[in-house]
Amino acid sequence: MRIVLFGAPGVGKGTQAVRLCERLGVPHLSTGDMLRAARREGTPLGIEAGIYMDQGKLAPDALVLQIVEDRLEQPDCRQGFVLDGFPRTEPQAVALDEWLAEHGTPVDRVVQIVVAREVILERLSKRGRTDDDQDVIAKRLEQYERLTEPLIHYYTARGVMHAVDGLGTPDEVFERLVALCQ
Ligand code: B4P
Repeated sequence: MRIVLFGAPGVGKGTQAVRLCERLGVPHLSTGDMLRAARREGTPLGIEAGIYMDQGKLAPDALVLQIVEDRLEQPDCRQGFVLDGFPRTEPQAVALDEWLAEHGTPVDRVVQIVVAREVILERLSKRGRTDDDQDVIAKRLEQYERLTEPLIHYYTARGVMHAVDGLGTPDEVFERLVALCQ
């Protein structure tokens, strides 16, 4: 099963992706985690991405595509995966489709986790990551609405778009998600 988890910053994508991967026995591909790991390792790619992340901006498409395609090539992705936080722009979605079409493995489901803006702000203010500062959160939400949300139309047109309510306990949200990803 090849699943894309989609949604605004702080809706619970990372939280749910970990659980879904355990349930389905597939790897968790979080571009946020990959970029933070590259940054900790001090690679040129990680250092460049960090400049954008600290400002609440999306990292450049070419940079993100490079790490995602390297990861998708790994043998553990052959039986499926959960993509968390990718794609976030139309060029990323198009590149993903092209890569998957070449390998004969299209996306099975794109699931948007939906949570009201006030709840997102409350969750992120509690988390305390370096990019969870109020001004940076506002920028991340602006980037999501402008660059990422239009992908709902892209995936709806391909017949793979679904949505779940992200309000409730992580267990409740997980049950809704699993019902869509059998
Ligand atoms: P991400 O790491 O993807 O960060 P995020 O959008 O905030 O989502 P995350 O998964 O961490 O949060 P979650 O909702 O699980 O991206 C960080 C940055 O990396 C981006 O801003 C960008 O700069 C860069 N980046 C990443 N991918 C990119 C791409 N493809 N292209 C370009 N740039 C890219 O959780 C939030 C909080 O809510 C947590 O504290 C959690 O405990 C809590 N929570 C979760 N579920 C809950 C529930 N049901 N109830 C209460 N709290 C809950």
